Amino acid sequence: MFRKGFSYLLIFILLFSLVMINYDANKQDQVSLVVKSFNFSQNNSNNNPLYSNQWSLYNKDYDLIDTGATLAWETTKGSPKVIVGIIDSGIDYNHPDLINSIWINSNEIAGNDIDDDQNGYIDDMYGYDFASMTDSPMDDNGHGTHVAGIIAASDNYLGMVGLAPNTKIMALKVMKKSGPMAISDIVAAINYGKINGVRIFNLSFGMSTYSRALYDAIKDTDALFICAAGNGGADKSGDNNDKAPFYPASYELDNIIAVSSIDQDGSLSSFANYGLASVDIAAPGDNIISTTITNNQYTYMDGTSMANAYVSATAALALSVNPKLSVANLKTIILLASRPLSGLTDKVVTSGIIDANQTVKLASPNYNILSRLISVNKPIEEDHQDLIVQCQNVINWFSDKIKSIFMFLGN
Ligand SMILES: [Ca+2]
Ligand SMILES: [Ca+2]
Ligand SMILES: [Ca+2]
Ligand SMILES: [Ca+2]
Repeated sequence: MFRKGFSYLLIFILLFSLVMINYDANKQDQVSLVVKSFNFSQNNSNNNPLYSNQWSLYNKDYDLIDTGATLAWETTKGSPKVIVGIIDSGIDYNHPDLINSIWINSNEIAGNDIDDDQNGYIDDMYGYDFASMTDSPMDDNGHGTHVAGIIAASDNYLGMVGLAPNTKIMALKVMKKSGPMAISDIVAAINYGKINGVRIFNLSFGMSTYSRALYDAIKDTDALFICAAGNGGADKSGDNNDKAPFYPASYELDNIIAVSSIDQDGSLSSFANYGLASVDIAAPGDNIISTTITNNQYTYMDGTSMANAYVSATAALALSVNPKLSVANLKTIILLASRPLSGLTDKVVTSGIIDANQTVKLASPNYNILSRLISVNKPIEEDHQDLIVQCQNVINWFSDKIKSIFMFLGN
């Protein structure tokens, strides 16, 4: 009777230990999901007629060489409360695929020649033209409108769709139709966005000269600056930014993400600047279709400017699921979520491309493992090791218990 009772106890402990081991194995799986990207089947139905031309959103040839948009959209397509400040050549704010995404200054009254909201700018409804000091940041170059569409072209029955179509975009015009930009205009644009709630700035431009004023403006702004790594200089062949810095992407600041470009096959774009120490991540930047200033149409462009816009859109998706994310955590999540690609090994810090779906998952306030990782602020591999050790400890504890019971029964 005594022995029979112990046999039951032994069976119970064995079953319990199996459950516990299994539980810890699940915990381990959960962590490994953070490290590895998901590879679920993607829902490829879409109403925007040009969607099939947008390999950056869904790459039908290479499953994992895109932004993971279709999976991210199962969680969010962005929020109108999140504003991306596009510092560029302006935006065609009348384009039918952009008009619903344009940020509007609700505290200003249009056309009355009065600075109603007393922000220093008269009749600034859609942002401002800092280059010409006028209230209309209308794009006369095309670059800014192309970037704008990549981020937030509407999800409708028209043209294409942006990666974060429900996000608002603010037109901060610092480029004229042609010619150089003034640092003072860029700084003014940053300050304008800052007081109007921008927490993500898209800077799809750069220069080889270092500007202390621009460095300070970025450093002193609690926002994430997504900065293009550059397009290879005069010969259009990608350069190493570790050796020849390209600013603002190359400023060593915690609130900058520097972005390189990949093509449809997952190779670093021929024009794309790179840098194992100075460029963080890559995104689709070749053969990218987006909105143009001509006749409400669409056109293809190549460049780290385009890749950059996909990272800005991803940041916007992350903030829309978790508006309380700090800038530091937002950056950490985006880089942590990147999907490693062999073509990017030794080319960028993460060796990876942007993964909007994984970014959104990690950004979610319900994603406890990540919040723990971020709160202790240590590399993911280390935490993974911790859990393996914990799991091992539990197994050891139970095997010790079982051994001692056998010893007891043997006596
Ligand atoms: Ca005003
Ligand atoms: Ca006014
Ligand atoms: Ca559309
Ligand atoms: Ca070059």
